[in-house]
Amino acid sequence: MRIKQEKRNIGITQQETESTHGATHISRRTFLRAAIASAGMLAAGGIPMPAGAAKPGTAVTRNPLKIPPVVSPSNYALQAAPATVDVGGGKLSSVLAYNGFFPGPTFRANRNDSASIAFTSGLTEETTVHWHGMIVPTSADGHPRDAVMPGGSYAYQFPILQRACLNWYHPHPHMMTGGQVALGLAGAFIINDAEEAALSLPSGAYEVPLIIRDAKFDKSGNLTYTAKSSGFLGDTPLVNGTRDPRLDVDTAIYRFRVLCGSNARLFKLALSNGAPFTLIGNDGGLLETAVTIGQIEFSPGERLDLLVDFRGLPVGTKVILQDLNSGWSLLEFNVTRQVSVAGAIPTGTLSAITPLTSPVITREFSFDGMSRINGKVYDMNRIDFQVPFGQTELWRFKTGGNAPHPVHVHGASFQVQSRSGGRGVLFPWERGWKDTVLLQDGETVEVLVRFDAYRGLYLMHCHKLEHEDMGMMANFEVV
Ligand SMILES: [Cu+2]
Repeated sequence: MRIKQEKRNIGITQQETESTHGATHISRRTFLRAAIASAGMLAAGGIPMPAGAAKPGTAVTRNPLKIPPVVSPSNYALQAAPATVDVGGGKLSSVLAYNGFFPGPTFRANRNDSASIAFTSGLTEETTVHWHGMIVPTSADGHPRDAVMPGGSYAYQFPILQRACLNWYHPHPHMMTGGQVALGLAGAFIINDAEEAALSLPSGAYEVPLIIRDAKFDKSGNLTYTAKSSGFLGDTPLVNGTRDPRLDVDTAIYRFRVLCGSNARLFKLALSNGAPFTLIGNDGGLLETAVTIGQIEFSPGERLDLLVDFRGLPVGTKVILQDLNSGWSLLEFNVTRQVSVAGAIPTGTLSAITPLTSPVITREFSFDGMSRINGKVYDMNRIDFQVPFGQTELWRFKTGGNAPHPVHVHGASFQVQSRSGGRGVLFPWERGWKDTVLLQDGETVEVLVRFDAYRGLYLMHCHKLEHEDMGMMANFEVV
């Protein structure tokens, strides 16, 4: 009854609410969030844009790929607030942004640096900042109980102790993450270390972050969001907040630091010229060795470290980064300059990864419906289980349906051991250290994990943000 009433009150369409099968409820706040998204902050004028996305072979005017500014996390002031940004070609959109940037500034730091980020909120609802993939004390993890109220502030302070990798930051407020992320709040956080530096990987203009997501624009060209229990799907791809993006490239090897920043959409990445990617890393940093691979499945929260070789391609060549699931052209690489740059695709050992072994106990987590883990909807004040500090454990993720569920763990990285049912295999991008792993219907995925950095309260949840907002999340305490 409540859902019907709210649907009427805030004008959510039939199409957007009828897919609630399997969910015990849809939270009131999720729907209120939808009301705010469509009315509260989208006030500034924009230019109408046609919906839909460019298909391969379609002539479109391509916009230069935006590259967010790079900043140090040492004594940095970060604000979340509504902003008006150019999403390409002078088209202005109302979004939510960190320091006016969509995506937010890219933090870059070295291992053993420390982060000290003074956050203030210019939003009209509570928020937090979660440092996805960063292993930080509970007080800096952006847990929903540490909500930052409108106009409020929070000091996020943590040492950067983990290995080189690409992480990211985004809001994690109670039941309102989906809207805030969809409307623009996300940014990259890159850690460098000596092991990585010794590889002389492509750097400077040859190292490019790519935050890939889908989005929905209203008739005025502003970002819009409507909660949908099966997951928000936009109709327009964005890379680094750019519509129909183009990157002019040299005849060189590029390193792309790729983040799946969608709320719910899964991508299958490939290059239009049939060339493979060289996969060198993922969520938790470098793999032991590089893998040559033609297609990569990519789900919300996951990261990829990819080398793409444009050497030998004639100037004028266009190569499209495609999503084979939707048929979208995500990004056009336009070879514009002949250069001869030293460097090679690495063939030897990239990194030393010590395998986790000999789990002391096994825990099983069933991702049920769209809002429950082991039958329970998230309660911010309930500790669902305790994990002894420094103990290697086997965690078994399975699902009772309504997948995909990209399972994300805070407070530690894990090593994926096996997948049975469903796709039935592990993929090259699931080697090494991960913090997010995709669970499809019928699948059981086992990981080994050890929490050996901090004691305290952490989260495990589905990273389909609408499932997270509806309660597919658990609190655990490292003790
Ligand atoms: Cu889910």
